[in-house]
Amino acid sequence: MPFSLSRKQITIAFIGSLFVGFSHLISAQNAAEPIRVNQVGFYPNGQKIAIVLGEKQTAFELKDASSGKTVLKGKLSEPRINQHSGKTSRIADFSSVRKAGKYFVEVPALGKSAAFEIKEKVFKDVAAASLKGFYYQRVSIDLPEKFAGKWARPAGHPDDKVLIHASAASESRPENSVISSPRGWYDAGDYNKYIVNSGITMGTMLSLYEDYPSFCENFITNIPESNNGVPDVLDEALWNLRWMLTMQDPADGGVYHKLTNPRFDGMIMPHAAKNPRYVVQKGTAATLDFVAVMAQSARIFKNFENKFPGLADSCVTAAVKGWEWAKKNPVVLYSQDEMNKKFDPDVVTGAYGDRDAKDEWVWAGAEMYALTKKADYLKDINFSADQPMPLPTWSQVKTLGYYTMIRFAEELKTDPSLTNSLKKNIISFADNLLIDLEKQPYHTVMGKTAKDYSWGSSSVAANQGIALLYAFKLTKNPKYAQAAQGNLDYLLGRNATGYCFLTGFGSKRVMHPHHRPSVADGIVDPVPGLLSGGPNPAQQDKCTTYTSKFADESFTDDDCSYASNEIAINWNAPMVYLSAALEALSEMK
Ligand code: 9MR
Ligand code: 9MR
Repeated sequence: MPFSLSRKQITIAFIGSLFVGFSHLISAQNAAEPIRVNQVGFYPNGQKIAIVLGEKQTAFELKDASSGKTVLKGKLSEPRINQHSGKTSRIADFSSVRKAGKYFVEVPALGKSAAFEIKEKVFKDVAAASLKGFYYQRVSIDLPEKFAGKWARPAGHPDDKVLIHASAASESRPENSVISSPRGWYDAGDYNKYIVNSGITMGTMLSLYEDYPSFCENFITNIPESNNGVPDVLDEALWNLRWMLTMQDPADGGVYHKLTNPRFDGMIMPHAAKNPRYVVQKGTAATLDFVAVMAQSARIFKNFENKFPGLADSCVTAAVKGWEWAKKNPVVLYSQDEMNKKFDPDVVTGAYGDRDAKDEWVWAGAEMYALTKKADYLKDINFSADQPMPLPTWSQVKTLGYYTMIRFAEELKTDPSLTNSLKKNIISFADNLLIDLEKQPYHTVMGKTAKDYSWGSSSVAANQGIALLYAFKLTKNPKYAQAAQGNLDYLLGRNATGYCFLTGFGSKRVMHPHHRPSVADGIVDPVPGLLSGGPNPAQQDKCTTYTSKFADESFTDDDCSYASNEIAINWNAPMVYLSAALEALSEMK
């Protein structure tokens, strides 16, 4: 596809060469920024660390940002060598400073860090903005200024006339027949809706509610439903849940893999994108992810029966029907290439083609068991707790099943040997993350190996943080919570790129995410509260603006970069969880 200038790029170009020249100057300076720090801030009682790059300097100062006065003089740690780039860094630890205020770290020969705060509730805004990010992704609804501010926009994609793709045709729904499948969230920088990716996203958001219910009562994001007596995180999830319900074929209980255009839209606003949309082939991964989400939703929404009469029941019915379909179709895998060989039109949008449904069985089985208390649902489910626990991703959801089993172990009177093996597995996963933390160049568990820097690496950092918080809940050992906090520090700027990866935050911020509304809306600031994918050395987008190939630096804040700078709901959800859970835990102290 030829590269074309977006409205925003044209606007910026029109502001003139001075601005363009200036912005390049800034990024050149930033690239050399030698002191890296979480650009938002720290809890008074929390660990507080900055990273100083370079070999020579051995001392640092913490200064009050308004008076410029030195608050602390400290020694840097011994040098650490970065396993990805070979660069040298040292740690500046100023955890002893607890007084609320605004500060920066200075190494006189090198310069100053970004300014940051020390205060209670320091991640409140980060957590609320990340949840609000989902509101901006809503499909089929106007976003008025009252809730969306300068990012107000008309509704996109009514999705009330969606075609049945040839791959999804059935007796009652032949090819090209029409269904209504409105609402949901746009998956990412693109405008399609994918059940598999909705699965882990919803599971993560709903788990935040189940793990920290009282925090969620006051977790407010100014959405249209904010005053309806239901926590915003549930109202937001409901927007997607109602869409998901429409993706099940009522005739047999199977769930369509996705709702999509045949090809990706151009870089245009949602309401300007009018290409026909299809639901495609039913599959086992989509159906089981759907079952898990419906079961978890039923459990949660039955406590809101007066607000949403019948909703929990509908979820139960949908979950049971989906489970039955999956029983009859245990391994119908989605292969887009195979589908395109057989059916037209070809569909070339995101595949989310999971090649193994075993982990979806574990997650769905666990959620059905927790909903119904029927151990039957665990028959034939292999938790394989003797194997190393995998970090959750869209294609690997087994661990979400672990989290649920543990959350309800007492209530369900689950066989303690199973519960204990799952607990042990989570703790040993966390222990493995912590090995050699003291040698890491950014003092984070994120990035120990290059594998962490996969497409959407920011979600790796966030999901590691969540796993560490489960280990903390199980053991009460603060070392796990501290490492989880370290990964949030990573996401907010203490990393090898120097960027704060959440749009709208930080002094070195992501300004050009691969996000169609942010590119097309003519507003300089990107839509806020969206987590950039983060470093990915594979550089599949072939953008020419990358400045490094090192795994931890392979990032470019350029809207061409879908491989390092897209945003996605399954990355935002663990960001919401991690930042909100840390806030919840800090309030409990
Ligand atoms: O915009 C698309 C993005 O959402 C996807 O993650 C990415 C990979 O599937 O593809 C992007 O679309 C690009 C397409 O793959 C190739 N031509 C350019 C498209 C827009 O940059
Ligand atoms: O997150 C997905 C990543 O794991 C895959 O490697 C990549 C290529 O298939 O696709 C990513 O998901 C994209 C999806 O296919 C389409 N919407 C945008 C998603 C984020 O880039």
